[in-house]
Amino acid sequence: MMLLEGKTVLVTGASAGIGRGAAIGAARHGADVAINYSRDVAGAESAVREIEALGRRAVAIQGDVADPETAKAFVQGAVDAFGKVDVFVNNAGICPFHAFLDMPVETFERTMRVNLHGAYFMVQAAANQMVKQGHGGAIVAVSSISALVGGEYQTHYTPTKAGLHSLMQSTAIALGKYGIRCNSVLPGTILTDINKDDLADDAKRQYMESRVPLGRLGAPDDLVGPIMFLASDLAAYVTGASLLVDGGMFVNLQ
Ligand code: NAD
Ligand code: RM4
Repeated sequence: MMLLEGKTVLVTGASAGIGRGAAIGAARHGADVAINYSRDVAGAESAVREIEALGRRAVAIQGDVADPETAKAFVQGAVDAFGKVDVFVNNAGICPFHAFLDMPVETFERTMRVNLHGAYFMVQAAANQMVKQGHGGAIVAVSSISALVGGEYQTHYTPTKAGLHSLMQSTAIALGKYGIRCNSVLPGTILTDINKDDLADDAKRQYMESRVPLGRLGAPDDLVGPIMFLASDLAAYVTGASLLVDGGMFVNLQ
């Protein structure tokens, strides 16, 4: 079943990991896809080729999401290529694991700017385009289980993910009158580049695995179905909601 036939889908940070999975998943569901990437030219180009091999159109637009101008350029580039924006997936993010007491100011500020400020301006630019088009749309933010729980080495990161979750709740209200739905997915621990070093520690990795009732850490493809669902008309009456995609990790306290 094709969930996004004829739609234009935009995904930030889509050269690798969860974003890449979402971009290719959207193409499998019949969408043309615009991807934002920051530095990984080879990853972005190969994502474009994979989408084109599925018979869909793709464009890759470079830009650092921390810069508010990137948001306008990304949305405009997608409109130039495909004429419209139907779905916007805010995915780009960083998590440079670091202790709290000596957190460098630059690490804190960069994490805020990429994960939260970047999301704010991207969502705003996508929403303005959807309002201009006049036929609604769907916005999906890749927040995190970290919106709900803390992390010793993530004191700069978890507030950005809680912020993103909150942003979807507020924009759901602000944009409901335009038929634009805003939701978030809250992934648990998904094996990607963002946590490769952190999970290279066998003890930590085994501990994280042991917290998951389904018995394994996640893969980027585990997010595809939940993101497609929230982006599609199957979720026509779902807005301001969040969907944990964590193999049950969050509820596994005792
Ligand atoms: P990843 O490192 O593979 O992907 C992150 C993507 O964001 C990369 O493509 C990267 O190039 C891009 N990016 C980083 N900074 C950028 C910038 N300034 N401008 C544009 N793009 C930028 O890791 P991932 O796990 O796929 O992360 C994707 C999202 O999922 C992040 O927002 C992350 O917080 C979230 N998330 C990940 C996990 C997990 O366990 N992997 C869990 C919960 C949430
Ligand atoms: C997630 C969650 C994961 C961690 C990534 C980096 O939000 O906390 O466990 O590996 O971030």
